[in-house]
Amino acid sequence: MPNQPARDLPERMARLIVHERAPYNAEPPLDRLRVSWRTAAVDFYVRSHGDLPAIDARTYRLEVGGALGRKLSLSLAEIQAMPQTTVTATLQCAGNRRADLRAVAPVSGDPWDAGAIGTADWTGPRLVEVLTAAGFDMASAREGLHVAFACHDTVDGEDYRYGASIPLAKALAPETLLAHTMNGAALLPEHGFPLRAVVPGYAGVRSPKWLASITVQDRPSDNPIQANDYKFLPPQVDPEGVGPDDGITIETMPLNSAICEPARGAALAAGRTTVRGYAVCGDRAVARVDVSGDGGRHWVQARLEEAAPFAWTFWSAEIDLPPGEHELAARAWDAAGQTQPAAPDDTWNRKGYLGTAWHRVRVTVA
Ligand SMILES: Nc1nc2c(c(=O)[nH]1)N[C@H]1C(S)=C(S)[C@@H](COP(=O)(O)O)O[C@H]1N2
Ligand SMILES: [Mo]
Repeated sequence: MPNQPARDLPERMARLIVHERAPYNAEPPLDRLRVSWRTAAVDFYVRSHGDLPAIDARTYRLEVGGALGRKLSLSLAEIQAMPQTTVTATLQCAGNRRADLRAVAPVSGDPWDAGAIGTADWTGPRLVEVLTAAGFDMASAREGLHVAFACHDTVDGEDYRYGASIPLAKALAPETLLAHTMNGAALLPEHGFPLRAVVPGYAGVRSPKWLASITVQDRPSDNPIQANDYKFLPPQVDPEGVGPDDGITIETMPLNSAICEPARGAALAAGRTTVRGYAVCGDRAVARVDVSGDGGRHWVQARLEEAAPFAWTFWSAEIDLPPGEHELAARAWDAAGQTQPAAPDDTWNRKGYLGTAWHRVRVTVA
C-alpha cells in the first residue's frame, strides 16, 4: 500500500523552501518553526542524499546481526509488538546554518538557513531492546564496539547505499530508538518510512532513515558517509581525500541558537518588539539566551520557554527598537557557561558544518 513514496510529496514540497528536488532537500521558513514546539512532520526539514526508496511495509524486514548471539530478522509488526518508548527529541543537520558560513567564503553543500532542525515525538522500541532480542549480552559491552546501520537508499550518483554508525554506548543509551512513528503517525516516506534510527543529541546524519540492517562490530561503519563525510575539519584542510582517522567525527551537536521571528529584512513599527527563537545544545541543557537589538553591543536575557532533555529550548524576549536599520542578534549559553562564537569566520570549514555563530537578523524600523 504505502509503496508509493512520491504520493502527496509535491503538496508537501510546496510548503517548504526546497534546496534540491532530487535528492530531496528542504527546510521550513523560520517562523514556521515557532508555530509549535513539536514540529509538524510536514514542516520538518528533509535531508536526503539519494533516492526516496519505495518500501512495502507488509514485506519489510529489519536484519540484525554481527557480534551478537544470533541473527534476527524482524517484520514491522514484530518491531511494533516489542515494548515501545516515546522520546521527544530534536534532530538537526550538521549543515544547519551553512548559509552563514558560505557568506564568509565558498563551501560545498546546500545553503541551509537555520531551518535544518525540528523536534518531534518519536516512538518505537529502544535500540537496546532490539540488540538484546538478537542475543547481545550486556556483559560483552566494551569500548571500541560500534553499531552500524545500513539503509535502502542509494547515495546520489554513487554506487553505494547510505550507512553510518554510532558508538555502542550511545546505542545502548535509553534515548536511542528505532522509530516507526513521528508525532503519533507513521513516518512520512521522506522521513524514513517504515523505520529509522533516532539518536537524540547527535547530528541527524547518525539517525539513518529507511533502515535495512543493524550490525554490532569492532569498528565504525566503513560507509563513506561515516568514514569520509561529516567530519569537522580545520579551515585549511581539503575534504577530498579525508579518511576514517581524519578530523572530528560529528556526533554530539554543539550549542546553537537562532532567531525565528522577526524574519530577516522585516519592516517593523518603532517600539516594543517580541523576538522569538530556539536554542539547542546536543545532549546538554541550554542555560541562558541573550538577545541584542544593536548587533551585540547590549544584550537582554530572553525568557526560556518549553524545553526537554534532548529537545530544543524555545525562548522569547521583548526589545525596544527606535526607527532605523538594526541588527538583531542572539546567542545561547550552556550550563558550563560556554557560549557561541560571535562570527562565522571563527569556525569556517570547507564543508560548511556546525555553523554556530551568533544568529544575526537585520530589520528596518519605521
Ligand atoms: N538512509 C538515510 N538516512 C539519513 C539520511 C539519508 O540521506 N539517508 N540523511 C541523514 C541526515 S544528514 C539527516 S540531517 C537526517 C535528516 O532527517 P529528516 O530528513 O527526517 O529530517 O537524516 C539522516 N538519515
Ligand atoms: Mo544532515
